[in-house]
Amino acid sequence: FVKFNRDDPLDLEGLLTEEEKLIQQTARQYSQERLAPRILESHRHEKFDIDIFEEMGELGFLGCTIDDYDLPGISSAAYGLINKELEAVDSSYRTAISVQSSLVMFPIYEYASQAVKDHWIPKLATGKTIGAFGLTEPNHGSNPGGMETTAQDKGDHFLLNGSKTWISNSPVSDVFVVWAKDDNKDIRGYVLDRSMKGIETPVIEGKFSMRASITGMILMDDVKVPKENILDVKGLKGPFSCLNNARFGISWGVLGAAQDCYERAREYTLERKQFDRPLANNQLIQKKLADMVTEISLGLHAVHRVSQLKDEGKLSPEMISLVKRNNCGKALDIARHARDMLGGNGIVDEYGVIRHLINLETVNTYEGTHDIHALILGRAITGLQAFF
Ligand code: TGC
Ligand code: FAD
Repeated sequence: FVKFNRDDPLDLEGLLTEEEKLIQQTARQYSQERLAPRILESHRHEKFDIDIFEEMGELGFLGCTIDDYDLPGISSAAYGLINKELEAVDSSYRTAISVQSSLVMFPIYEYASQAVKDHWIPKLATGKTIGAFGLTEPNHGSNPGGMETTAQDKGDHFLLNGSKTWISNSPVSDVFVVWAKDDNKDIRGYVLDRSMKGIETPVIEGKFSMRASITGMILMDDVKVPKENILDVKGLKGPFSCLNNARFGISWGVLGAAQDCYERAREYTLERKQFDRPLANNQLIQKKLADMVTEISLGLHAVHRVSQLKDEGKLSPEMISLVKRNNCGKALDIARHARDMLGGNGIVDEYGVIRHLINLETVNTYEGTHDIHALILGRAITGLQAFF
């Protein structure tokens, strides 16, 4: 037998390539040395640190699965590991890479005209240019198919009107991938940029979750968009193809947050004494730690398998729903237990756990809520659609 490794019980590392291990190491070093020291202040004072985009750009993280424009074209597992290391510090930092890479660079690379791609992809890769993805509207969150934003064909341009809300990065973005209904009621994607007249991006204030990430609206009032800025995809499969990638990254990322909660709970309960012995000496505490390690390991192996299938072109969207839903739910449970195990200190931001917990409430909601993913799976299992 080999010695049990409590930090990697089912030997995920043994499944990684040398390149994936190196990428994980780079992401861990950056996260722990550069991001971790900033997060307390950023979270406490709702300070969005725009510099992180350029830093991530320098490290080659942005759009890193694209194998073009001098981007590295790394494996899905390697992209997942970057997400995990970033989210071990804070979900806000993983949100930054998710939106830029999966929701902005991916649709532009996949569906935009050559000229639009050539203009935006290299800039977005450096992080000097920031992007946002506008799907959700005030009246249409879980059901984006009901969207009210319109794109009228005016001959030599489109005219966009409508409002998007809960849009990560919108107040600081230079470019926006926005989904709207055309004159035939078909959902199409459009690339807008900050310089176009009629765009406003107010900040959503008062968030108790994801405080180191900036979130806002995209308000469009007769925005003139050149014809060449339309994306070459029709229907909801356009935005959903982007969501597949972001949901996939989230499935890895949340396990980073869970792992950090577990490690903090383990350390704390080994040190803290009550009734003259370490908390960790109690059966109830050990059961909670055993549950955490079990769920993190199972979640990691599940998403690693999904990564392989993704790279082999054998993926179904329901596989992503399964890991997005389960890993978010388990990470949230782990954060709640860890919070409890730290007692009163568990509610103090310096101990980290409460911050992960409140962030994970968002992650469990955005990119399809826990229950919406249950309904996607339920439809695949029964053949019956329960949304409406
Ligand atoms: P439905 O009838 O299921 O599908 C319509 C068309 O889309 C196709 N499709 C997909 N294509 C690719 N990937 C997928 N995952 C797909 N799912 C569906 C489908 O084949 C069909 O194509 P066609 O050619 O037949 O027209 O559509 P529905 O309206 O019934 O869908 C219902 C539901 C609940 C599944 C869907 O609307 C849903 O997923 N709702 C959740 C909304 C959501 O996730 N929003 C996310 C907004 S972005 C965000 O939160 C960013 S957070 C920041 C970060 O990521 O870090
Ligand atoms: P609703 O759809 O109103 O759902 C409320 C509740 O009802 C949920 O529990 C849901 O599960 C439940 N529910 C809904 N329909 C059903 C049903 N048929 N049966 C049973 N239960 C149901 N969106 C973007 O487009 N771009 C972004 O960058 C982005 N970033 C975000 C950042 C943050 C911090 C947050 C909080 C959200 C972000 N979102 C973004 C929006 C996010 O995707 C939506 O919040 C999410 O899809 C849920 O929509 P909603 O908030 O309108 O909730």
